Amino acid sequence: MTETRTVSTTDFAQQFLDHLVRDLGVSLAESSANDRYLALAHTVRDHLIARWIDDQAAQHETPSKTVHYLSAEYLLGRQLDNGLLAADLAETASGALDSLGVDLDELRSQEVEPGLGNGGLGRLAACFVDSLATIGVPSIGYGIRYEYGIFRQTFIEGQQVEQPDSWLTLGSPWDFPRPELAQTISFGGATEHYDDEGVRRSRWIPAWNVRAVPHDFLVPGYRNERVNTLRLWSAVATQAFDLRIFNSGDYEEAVRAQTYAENISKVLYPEDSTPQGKELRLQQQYFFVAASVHDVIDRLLADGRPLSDLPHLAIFQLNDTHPVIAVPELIRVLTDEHAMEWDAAWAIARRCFAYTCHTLLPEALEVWPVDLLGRLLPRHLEIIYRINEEFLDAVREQFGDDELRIRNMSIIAEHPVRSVRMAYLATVAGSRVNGVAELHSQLLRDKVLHDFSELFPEKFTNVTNGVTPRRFLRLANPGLSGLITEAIGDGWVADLERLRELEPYADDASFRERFAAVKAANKRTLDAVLRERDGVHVGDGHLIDVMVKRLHEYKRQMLKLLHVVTTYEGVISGRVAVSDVVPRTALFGAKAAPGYAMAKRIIHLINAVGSVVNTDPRLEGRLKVVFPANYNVTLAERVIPAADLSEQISLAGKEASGTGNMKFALNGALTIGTDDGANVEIRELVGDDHFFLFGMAEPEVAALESAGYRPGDFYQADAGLRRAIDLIASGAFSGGDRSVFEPVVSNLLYEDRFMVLADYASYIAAQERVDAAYADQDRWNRSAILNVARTGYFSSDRSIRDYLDRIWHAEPLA
Ligand code: 26V
Repeated sequence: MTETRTVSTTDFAQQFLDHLVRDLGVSLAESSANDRYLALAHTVRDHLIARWIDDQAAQHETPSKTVHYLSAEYLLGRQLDNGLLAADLAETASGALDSLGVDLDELRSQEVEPGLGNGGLGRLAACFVDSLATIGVPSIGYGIRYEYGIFRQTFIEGQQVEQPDSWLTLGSPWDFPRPELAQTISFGGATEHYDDEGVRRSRWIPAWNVRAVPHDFLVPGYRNERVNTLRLWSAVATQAFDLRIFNSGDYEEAVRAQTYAENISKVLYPEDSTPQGKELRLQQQYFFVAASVHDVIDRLLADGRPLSDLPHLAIFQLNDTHPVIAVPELIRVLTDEHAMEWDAAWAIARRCFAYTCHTLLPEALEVWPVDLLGRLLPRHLEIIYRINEEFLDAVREQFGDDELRIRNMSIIAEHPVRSVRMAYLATVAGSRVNGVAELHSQLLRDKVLHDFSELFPEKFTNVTNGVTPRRFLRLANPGLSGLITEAIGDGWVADLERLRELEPYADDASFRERFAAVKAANKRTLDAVLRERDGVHVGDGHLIDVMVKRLHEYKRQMLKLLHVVTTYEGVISGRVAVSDVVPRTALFGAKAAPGYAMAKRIIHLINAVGSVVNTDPRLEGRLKVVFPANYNVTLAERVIPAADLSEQISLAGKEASGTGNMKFALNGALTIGTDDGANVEIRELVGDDHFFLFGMAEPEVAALESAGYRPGDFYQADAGLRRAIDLIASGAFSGGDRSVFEPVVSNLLYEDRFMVLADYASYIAAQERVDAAYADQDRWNRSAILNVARTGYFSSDRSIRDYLDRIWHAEPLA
């Protein structure tokens, strides 16, 4: 590896000025903040490019197994600070800009974060590419360069309104378009079967196509001189397509066709739980995986390697089912385009793919109607049918003619409409199937994919999620990072288990004091950010109680809100003295899928409760609800370091893992949580004394479900719960109008799919334990420090090492 590169402050300042003049065409005096941001980004980028070129050359020289991470989403967050940290340029840049009288913070705030993901799944992909680069694994992340990422959320009268996220309009300094590496991607048409000297072969005669142009984003490893690639594809209309129509004289039709093709990478679908079966979404999926598979095969062939080498040189990790159409695509390329026999092609495919499942909710499992799939990708449908036939033969061989089992396991579902079950296809084709936390993987084996785990027990494994310590501790929490580094050195940034060395400091009173001072400073910073951003503020000296994640009923934001309403009702009814209320700010951040009506009503209700509670003088400012709009990665980086309490309160058995839970623990928040997802592992590591557990465990949930859950019984039995729900129903938060939140109340009383009412009493009791614990600040801080010291396991570096050992069987480049 090349030696570490260095640059002086003066040289850096000069490089910055050069970029300002050459790229933006302005002098420093005349530049806008955005000009200066772009010039700085280009300067930082230059330093990464040299590393990138060396790294690509090294990877080419020593061909080894390369990891291809296929993900429809990457929720990257801002790039500037990450680049500065990785290349160790933060001090140089800040010194250089100081010398020019330029404010670095102002430039930082210019960057519009690339929000090319919905939530946990997309953010995990972003953490994983960071860790792959930091560990030095030869790898490429493949995805889509959406022109519009996740919508910008605003509130109008407390209700969510979505606005387009035009993140590209002020320039995109981090991306390198590579038009020379474009691929042509086809759709529609029909298949033909023909005789090729005695061998029956198939070919696809598509109806239309589109160009996939790659844009490369640099993924710098942390101070290791490595830079990997994130290759995101953008759709561009093909010339041939336009010309044909132009020549026919129909100008308008030609423009329409162009728009149609370019729509493919226009916008990220903002649904993250209920697949809508939209044709454009299938187009997006096929578009990016076909381009990626071709990209890999082109490189292999250009290096003069035979296609049979593929399993030694490439593994494709399927991030949920969104990229699964890559399986029939690879088989199609091998058989139809390279004349490989079916058995050989299938044997290669089976070794090249592995599948990560990220959900347990049956409605989130993707299925594609055969009609639609056959219309868009006729040859792929034939291949899927053949995979299914052979698979069902194997099932019969193992289990006999058990018709029910065969129907249950078929990749093709017959009801309600004939459809392809993408999770089953991924499970049959993948060499490995993993869940994202111990409990989740267990439930996949025992429930969701039970029949498959009986047939292929060796395929099933677990890789517990992780988060990158660079972004979520080192960058987001400079105060705590400094404190940790002072105590144990800075080795923890790339080796997070070393946080264990902090344990003894939990018993050091002066360390606890400094820890408390950092937390207090982080709260002040958050307060300043929220004042400026949203015109709201968190209570002075309050316990900061945070629930930030997508709005979904299974995550149970309603449960948190019922606790707020219970506290409020206690005071206004006179049953609780306001002086007995432990001062708290309940901070929510959540986007609802635009079509998810109940989620939107819950957002409205949170805001409505906030405006009543925050202005009622009887509360004396001891209870606040703060709900900044448009929670995103940038805001997360401010909120998480300031939190005292992390709300991880999903119904047990529903949250696959959670990753926010890990970020909070690492930043010294205590968790109030159910036995769900990775909470289970967090609690095991930090210890019961430093975690507020409540609620039913998964087997109890299952038992209550099969006994017949009746939420009304819980309402009747608990006076506190009754008062809270009655207060909402009375119109107290809707100006006396009972109708506004009636659907929320009805849903809780009559349906309550996620058993909010059943866990209410236990949750309130746990919150009382929180209040009591918080009263002893010294003890609380000790617990918080132990949370930091004991959660180093949740580094995404560890997750990636687990993938390398258990799934990819690949190694870092020396
Ligand atoms: C699902 C779907 C369904 C089809 C429509 C579009 C769409 C888009 C995204 C998704 C993914 C939902 C699954 C998801 O985000 N799972 C989350 O994954 C996190 C990382 O593993 C995990 O921590 C969360 O518990 C899990 O909810």
